[in-house]
Amino acid sequence: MPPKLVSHARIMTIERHILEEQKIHPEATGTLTNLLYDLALAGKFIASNTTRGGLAEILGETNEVNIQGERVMKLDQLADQTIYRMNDHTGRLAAMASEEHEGLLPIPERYQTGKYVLLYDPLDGSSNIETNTSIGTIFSIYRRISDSGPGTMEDCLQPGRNLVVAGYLLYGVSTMLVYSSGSGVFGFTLDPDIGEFLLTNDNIQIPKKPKYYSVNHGYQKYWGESMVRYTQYLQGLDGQIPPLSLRYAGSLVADFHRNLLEGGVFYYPADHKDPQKPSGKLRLLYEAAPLAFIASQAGGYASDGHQNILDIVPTSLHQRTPLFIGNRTLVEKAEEFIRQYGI
Ligand code: AHM
Ligand code: MG
Repeated sequence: MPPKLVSHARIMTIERHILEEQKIHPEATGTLTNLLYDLALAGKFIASNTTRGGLAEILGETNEVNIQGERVMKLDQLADQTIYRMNDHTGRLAAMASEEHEGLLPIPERYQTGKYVLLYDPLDGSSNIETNTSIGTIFSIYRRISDSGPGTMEDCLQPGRNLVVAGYLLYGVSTMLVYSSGSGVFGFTLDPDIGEFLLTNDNIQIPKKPKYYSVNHGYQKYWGESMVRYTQYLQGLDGQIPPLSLRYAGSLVADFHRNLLEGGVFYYPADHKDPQKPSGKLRLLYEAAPLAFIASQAGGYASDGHQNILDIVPTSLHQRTPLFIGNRTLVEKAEEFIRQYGI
């Protein structure tokens, strides 16, 4: 049987979508549009390498240790460099910052600087690379605060509330790009045959009825009472709600994406596992804030257990934060347990 033909009117490439979004903002100069398009291109390049995996001899660890004290995988480096190189010369950015580097990534002096800053986690969930499980890229775009010249730390240390665009690429069964520029959340799937991202998830809203909870249960030993009780609540053990199913990939983008489409909550709480990391593992700027922006655009909510993630003003690039993200009711319930029982 020949495949059913899809009407051309329904085929929305990411390029067309970004251009149409731009028309909503008559003041737009196209800079942001092009920036997003470059990120989609970087995503295609990274996807083509992640899917080749071991064949291209790019799996495995390098001998380097990154700023987080973790071993750097070759694919991390490739993704990191791809994003930097695709954006360093365009005149659109004042500076960049990557989860893989300690400080700001300046724009080389020979190129012009622009009005935005780009923060990114080039390959999130990299412990999954070796086992062929989903990984992702997370990106954030802010308008610069400084007037001109090289971007400054102040330009990067902005609360999530100031985000202009946030998005992620998910390298899973298929490659997806999901983004929001403040007027909804849109998901595109890469058609590998034609090399284009096509709109597959229009105006994503988190389903009201949650299905899943996602947490690293193995760390329960390090949790305080609030998290033990909150988890029992999600399991329906205290009789308040029917039990939710547990899903945890250990790859934030994949876990977040599943809960965005199916409803649920992901949490990585503060714990006693490592005295050096009392706020848990995840980074405010590279992971929590951009996903919080997307969650809120999809009708959800993200909290550090006390306050909206989007309200936190960062003090350093690699600051960590507890994260509760997903359906508002479930995230607010976590805040309630923390208020009652402490962290
Ligand atoms: P990474 O940026 O070094 O890959 O770490 C972040 C990842 C997230 O994708 C995921 O949610 C978390 O680490 C899983 O951590 P754990 O293995 O402690 O559950
Ligand atoms: Mg990460």
